[in-house]
Amino acid sequence: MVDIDINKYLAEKKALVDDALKEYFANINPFFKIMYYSIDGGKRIRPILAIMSFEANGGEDLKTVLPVACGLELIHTYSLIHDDLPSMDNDDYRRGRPSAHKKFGEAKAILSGDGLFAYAFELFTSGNSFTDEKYLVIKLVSDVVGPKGVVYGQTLDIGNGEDHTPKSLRKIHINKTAKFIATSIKCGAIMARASEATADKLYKAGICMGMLFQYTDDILDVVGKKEKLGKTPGKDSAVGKLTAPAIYGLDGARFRADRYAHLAKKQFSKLGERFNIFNKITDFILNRTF
Ligand code: GRG
Repeated sequence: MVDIDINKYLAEKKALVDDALKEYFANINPFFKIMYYSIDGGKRIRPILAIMSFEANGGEDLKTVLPVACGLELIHTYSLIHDDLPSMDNDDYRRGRPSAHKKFGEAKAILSGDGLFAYAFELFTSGNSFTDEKYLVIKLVSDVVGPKGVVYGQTLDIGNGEDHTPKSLRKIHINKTAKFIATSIKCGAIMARASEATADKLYKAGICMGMLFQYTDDILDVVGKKEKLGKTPGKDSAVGKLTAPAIYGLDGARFRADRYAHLAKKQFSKLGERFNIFNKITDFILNRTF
């Protein structure tokens, strides 16, 4: 089996996603330029995970999975725009530039989020026919990003009286971040017509990867550099915010991040050699600096 260079793989897939996104946002009307401002510059982890899963599950024609992968990035970007709003985290800086509300004002930032959300579903349903795979993707994504998942996680994160306990932290991390990461992986499996059993196992492993992702996000918020992160460090660790370092200390958070990486890799490994690449991206996430 060929040993894949994960950095090269990530760069190639990121370029693919970036090109597709450019195309989806080309010249439809002037508002697409405003939405594209926020789309530009992300790491593209979620769409890359969808593509990775599509390929690992035997999917061949990337044109099948690209609109779904990009739709996930649109929803993710929407969540970042709204997360940065003055009424939420009030962050002036995102993806290395002024956040959407700083650049265009609050109303257009809110509308950018609204527009990206709707446009994502247009991408999920793109093509000439409605297939079982598209149905399953829409069912899963709408379930996970709404009030049973990301939106719920965010309501807890903004501090509606959650107590500072490991249990509350876990609830926030699972809902705000892990479910979306796991969903991205499962969407790729669905588009490749993987068996339900495999898709479900990937989702479960993806939850551990998602927990790891949020742990490293929390850690980088304490130790990361603004230029590398492209956002303002310290926002998530502001007084009263429930984060992994706040609960466990930096070393405790690092220890647990490592454990989530181990748990994720254990589950991916059980799925067989063709899923090895997921172990590599898990290590990449564990060691990331941005
Ligand atoms: C409907 C999805 C949706 C959201 C509305 C505002 C909100 C409710 C949720 C915010 C959730 C949130 C910001 C979670 C944090 C997830 C996270 C770790 C973001 C950083 O992701 P990266 O590092 O960022 O992949 P880039 O910029 O590289 O894409």
